[in-house]
Amino acid sequence: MNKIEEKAPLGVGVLVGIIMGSKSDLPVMQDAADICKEFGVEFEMTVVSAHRTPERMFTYAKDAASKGLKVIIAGAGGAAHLPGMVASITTLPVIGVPVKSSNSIDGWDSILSILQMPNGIPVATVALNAAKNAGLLAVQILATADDSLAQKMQVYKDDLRKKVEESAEEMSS
Ligand code: RP5
Repeated sequence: MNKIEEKAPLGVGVLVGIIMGSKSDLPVMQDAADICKEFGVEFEMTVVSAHRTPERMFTYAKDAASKGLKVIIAGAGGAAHLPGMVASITTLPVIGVPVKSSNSIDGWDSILSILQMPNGIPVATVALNAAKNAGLLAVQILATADDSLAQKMQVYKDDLRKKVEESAEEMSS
């Protein structure tokens, strides 16, 4: 396996903001942070609740672009309004992670709260608990303006392809 250890030569500080509605979302959202680490992308991670700390949410979203963030990954469960509300305030792309919280309706509450945005305010919604894919999507967005990061993403995808090919060979032998 090709381990991606080099730091991306972006050198301009924190580019990805990872936020979540509650500390209880951290076990899921940690996967997004791990992908950022793997690709050498600087990130910050904190709790911002749309319902319990609305002013904090507003300030975070309002200041995100001016402090240098390029992408926001927002995870929440239940009545998961955080990604959509943040998207309504900032011009940055927002990737939403529906988190299956303990009292959820099989996660559908989180999924639909994040997915069903009105025209004009998109949230790039990944699958339930799929913070890893949110991290990868954030890296891909950044890679459109960074050749070195794009090369690392190619290595990552080549590695996925090789694993499938190896599985296919094992099965046929
Ligand atoms: C949402 O409610 C959070 O994003 C979390 O997924 C869910 C439960 O939060 P806690 O009651 O565990 O703080 O706002």
